[in-house]
Amino acid sequence: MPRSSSVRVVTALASHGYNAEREAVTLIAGASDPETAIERAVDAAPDDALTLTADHARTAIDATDRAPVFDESSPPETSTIDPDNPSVSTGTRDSPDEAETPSPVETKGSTDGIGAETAAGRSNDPERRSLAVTGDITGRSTGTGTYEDFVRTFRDRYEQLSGMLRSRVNHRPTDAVDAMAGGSDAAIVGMISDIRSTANGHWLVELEDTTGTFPCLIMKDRDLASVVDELLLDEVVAVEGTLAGDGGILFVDDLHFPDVPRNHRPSTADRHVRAALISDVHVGSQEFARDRWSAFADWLHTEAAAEIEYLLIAGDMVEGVGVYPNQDEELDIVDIYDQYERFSEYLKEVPGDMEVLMIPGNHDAVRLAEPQPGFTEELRSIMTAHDARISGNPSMVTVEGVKILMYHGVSLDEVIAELPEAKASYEEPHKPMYQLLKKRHVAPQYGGHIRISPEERDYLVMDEIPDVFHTGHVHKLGYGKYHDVLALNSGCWQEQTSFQRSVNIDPDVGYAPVVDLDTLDLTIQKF
Ligand code: D5M
Ligand code: FE
Ligand code: ZN
Repeated sequence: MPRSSSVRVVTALASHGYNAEREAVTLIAGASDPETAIERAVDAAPDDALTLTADHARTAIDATDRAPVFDESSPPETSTIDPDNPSVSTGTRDSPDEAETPSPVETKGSTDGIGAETAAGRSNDPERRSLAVTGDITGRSTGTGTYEDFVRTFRDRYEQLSGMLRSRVNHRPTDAVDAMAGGSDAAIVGMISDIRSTANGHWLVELEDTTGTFPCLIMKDRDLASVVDELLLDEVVAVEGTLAGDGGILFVDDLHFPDVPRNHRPSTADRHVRAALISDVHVGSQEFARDRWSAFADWLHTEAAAEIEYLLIAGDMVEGVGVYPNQDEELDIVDIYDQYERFSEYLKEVPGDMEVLMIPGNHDAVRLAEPQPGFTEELRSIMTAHDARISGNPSMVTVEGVKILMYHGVSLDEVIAELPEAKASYEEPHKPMYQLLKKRHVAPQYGGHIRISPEERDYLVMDEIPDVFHTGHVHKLGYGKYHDVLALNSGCWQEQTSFQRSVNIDPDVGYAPVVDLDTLDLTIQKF
């Protein structure tokens, strides 16, 4: 389906106040009269619905026509969590040609220093510390949800990502490829607007650029066919191949992702200093692991933790309200502001001479659409402890020369659902992170779990290569290196919820990953 028609449907629905499921958009865009289908779908959806579902779309289309539905490329895989697997995901070496997998030392938090006030002698010299944030949307959001805004975001995404690929292939715009003679060699850099299998089991990948779209065929019996598993809609790739005899289709020989260059070498700090990278505290939930949290905070006061001068928190400070159905049944604190008050109290347990930085997650009281701005003034006035730095989701945070990309991680659910288990699973949450690095975008596929706010720039593109990529959200601990970038998903401070029990998610609770900023070595501390 051409991008233009799906964007138009999304925009029209947004103007009626609806977010839409991808399938709903596909159905409506494929209807014989999309304009009427949009009006009917809006009528079919209840006024208080936030998301227009495929069912609403079907009801609308049934009323007009029965438009054919495009083949879905591959049905979303539901990842099942194997309860027999160890709960702590281990790092694996996924780029065998380089990159040492870090070998974290897992230790048990000692309770020796409880209450000791910075016995540790943490460096209190602020001159030695440095923490700077770039790529933060806070205060700069301009998106109003119009068609033009969406087009601009996608165009900027294409500009940024195609720029990373242009030097690698001798590409032509799709309209020029259209005019080329059959049998010629050709290359295209485009955004994936459709993936479907043909009657013969080959893969038809439609690429779109600013001049149009072009169908590209990946043959099922080629080695390259396995790459189709990794493709997501809306990501930007480059292909090279040969045009068919009639010039109407490109037979693909090679496919490139924007990727992290293999010669990428991370930057490190000039002195031995460490940072604790955590996420998903979920204060306000009955399952908030207060004892583990307090043990962690106490440990930070001990000599053993003296070199940890930074605490970075990648979203979900509190449990929030109304995030998931029936969530209220498991709330310990029902008022959102009271939750932040309590979170602030827990944060005060952390040594006051640590530098703290926080970004929001999907449970926090900021807009859900990504990029999410940092906490509002009202929430900042509650969370005053430590004079914490607040920035948006995602943010690139440079700590003593080390670039840490912090992103809460809602897209991980999407990548895990779309890709085969070997490439992305809840048990190994660093693997879907590798995919995001490869695609150089924190939330490649529009629709599904992710809400995206259209902005002048696509802030979700990884324009700079991080030295460390830090996410949370899936409540599993996992780490590994991808082309020398340390990918870390940091577990949580919330015991298993009844929803997680029902779907067999066994969260990794009370782990504090600590990165040595001078070496990027990782140590995992268990509480
Ligand atoms: O979500 C933690 C993880 O659990 C994340 O992978 C989503 C999933 N999750 C948790 N609760 C639900 C419900 N009710 N529906 C769907 N998926 C869910 P977090 O948002 O960080 O709590
Ligand atoms: Fe969470
Ligand atoms: Zn979350």
